[in-house]
Amino acid sequence: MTTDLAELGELAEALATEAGELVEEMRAPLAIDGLEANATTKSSPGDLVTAADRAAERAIIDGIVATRPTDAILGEEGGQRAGTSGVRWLVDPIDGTTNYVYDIASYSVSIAAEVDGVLSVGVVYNPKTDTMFSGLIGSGARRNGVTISCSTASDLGTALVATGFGYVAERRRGQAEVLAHLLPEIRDIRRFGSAALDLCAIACGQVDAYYERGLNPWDLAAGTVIAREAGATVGDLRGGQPSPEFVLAANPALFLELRERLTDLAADQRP
Ligand code: LIP
Repeated sequence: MTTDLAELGELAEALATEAGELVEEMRAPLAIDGLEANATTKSSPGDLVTAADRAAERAIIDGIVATRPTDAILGEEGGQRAGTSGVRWLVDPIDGTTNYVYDIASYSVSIAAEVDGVLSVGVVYNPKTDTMFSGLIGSGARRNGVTISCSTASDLGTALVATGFGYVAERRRGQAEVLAHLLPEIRDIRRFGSAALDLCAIACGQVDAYYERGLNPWDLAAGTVIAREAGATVGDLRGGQPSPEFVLAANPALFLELRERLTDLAADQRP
């Protein structure tokens, strides 16, 4: 089984588009209360998962297995397969489920592929706006086929910074404490509600930096490839890879300044 990155990217885009059409079809007839009534919760009452999350993940996994049966898969809603090809797919069928339930146009299908443990392909599709972000390692990042790049902002004091918050009260309290210190020192924050789209906003310069604590690998994987291919640095606060402990993304200059400030605030040490 070949690991041609362009082929992996084409498969990911096709499956993300198909899954996006499915979730839009499933959403159309339901009002918010209908969706929320059909949703269940995971880590807390605010952590929603809908039938569309599950159906979209099933469709994506079926598509991968039909095309590349020896690949490994890790899906947010429980889809998990071992593999022997060296390729592992990370799938978030709807990143930003709360926005999906509330019909706020900031949710995405996020599909990434690791090749021999290296994040190599990322696709993030917003079905509400029909916007496809993609990135292949070494080949740049695109939005609807047009090359994108991160901002060149170098001054934290005029930086527009995206962030997000977890679902558990104790963690949210710590995240709010960090934000209370940071907010007076930056231009402003944006809270879009989808880590994958936050990282794509970095990739196309719509925000200058993004940080968050407590995400899952499938939230981060595709957006990390896209942001890196657009020239951004994506990592944690200790010189490592982005992880559930922490993710920070920005152009290289701003990354270092914001990493220092977030480290001072113990942003990755709070609950
Ligand atoms: C979401 C993340 C977002 C975070 C939300 C939630 P989900 O993922 O993309 O960045 O702030 O709390 O975790 O749960 O919608 O797939």
